Amino acid sequence: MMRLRYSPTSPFVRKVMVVALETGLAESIDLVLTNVWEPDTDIQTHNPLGKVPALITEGGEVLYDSPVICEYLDGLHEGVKLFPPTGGARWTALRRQALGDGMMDATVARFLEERRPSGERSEAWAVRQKLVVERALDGLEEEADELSGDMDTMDIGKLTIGVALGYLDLRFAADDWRSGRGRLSDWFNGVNRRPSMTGTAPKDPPA
Ligand SMILES: N[C@@H](CCC(=O)N[C@@H](CS)C(=O)NCC(=O)O)C(=O)O
Repeated sequence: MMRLRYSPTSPFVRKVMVVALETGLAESIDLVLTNVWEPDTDIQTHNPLGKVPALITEGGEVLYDSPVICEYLDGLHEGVKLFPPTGGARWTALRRQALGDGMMDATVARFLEERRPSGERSEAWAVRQKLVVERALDGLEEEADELSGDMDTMDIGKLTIGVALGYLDLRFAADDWRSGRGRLSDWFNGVNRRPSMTGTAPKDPPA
């Protein structure tokens, strides 16, 4: 068995679990619940960066971060690859993965910032993160026809974008990212119905 250091609300962990389900590997992974914010967490014994996800392979090697773990899992199955091996499709998928990961980084940063005690909170920093996500969403709306054109082919880029949009719904539903972005929201509805997405849907966490 592989082991995954995970937290229930991390979008990066969800991304790994989506890939595990898409590739038929979910049952080969034991989940190890990890709270990276606890003072006595031992996450650093597996990841010096102090973050989840981290994967311990069957051979005992430790892998992070989520792009590396996802590509590793994609090498373990015989089906259609989520990381296109070569050519333009590969670079588009990797760019979209980077975009989705960046949206999640910015959304996590904003969420944490807005939860700081008022004297420590930087409004400007939170606004900066929000703008990052809005620019990314506007770019994705432009790209939505290309995303939708090929609904049967899933890849790491599309899955990461789907998880990033799901995370916005979890943390900042009131911002209503769908407003004025009908094509992106239609595309998301399709992706969000995949068993890998419904099977990993985040539950509203305790505060
Ligand atoms: N680039 C990393 C990001 C992972 C990440 O930011 N994880 C968060 C949870 S959502 C975390 O563990 N944060 C702890 C910290 O920043 O100290 C990946 O793709 O796996």
